[in-house]
Amino acid sequence: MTTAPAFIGLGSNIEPRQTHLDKAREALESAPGVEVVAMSSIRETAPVGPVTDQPAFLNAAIELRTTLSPRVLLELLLDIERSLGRDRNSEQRWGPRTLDLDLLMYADHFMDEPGLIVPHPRLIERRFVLEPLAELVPDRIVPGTAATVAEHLGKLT
Ligand code: PH2
Ligand code: MG
Ligand code: MG
Repeated sequence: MTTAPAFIGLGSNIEPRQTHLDKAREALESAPGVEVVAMSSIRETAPVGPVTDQPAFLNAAIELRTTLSPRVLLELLLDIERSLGRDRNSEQRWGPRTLDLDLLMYADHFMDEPGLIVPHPRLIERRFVLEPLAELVPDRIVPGTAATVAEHLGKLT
């Protein structure tokens, strides 16, 4: 079975934030077809985006190897979010969440399908994503761009 490298962004800004990240990691470790290779450090970050009046986030990134397709991996991430209490039907867009798991990159894939854009469309704009990712794979080219993770991070002001 061939495995693909995949990179997941983790975020939480509803307590217990650390527990939400720990449980997300455990859920990925126990999922069939998924091997957790490494996790970045966890950092506290100020909210970015249209809703700034919300609690600070804990953010991190995880490197996987997986036999799951991008679509099936995405479904797994959504399942884990739900299992940790996230209800996308009742939450505010960009607002507080118990757990956000974003598929940041999947091998060298560059794809845009309903509900599944890879790499993540805001990956290269966000320090809270690029910094933990740069701990794991600074020299990896971001698919669809001509620059590495570390180079994109260096371009942010
Ligand atoms: N996630 C958002 C919106 N804003 N800000 C930070 N610092 N970290 C996040 O994970 C984050 C955010 C929506 O997914
Ligand atoms: Mg997100
Ligand atoms: Mg998300």
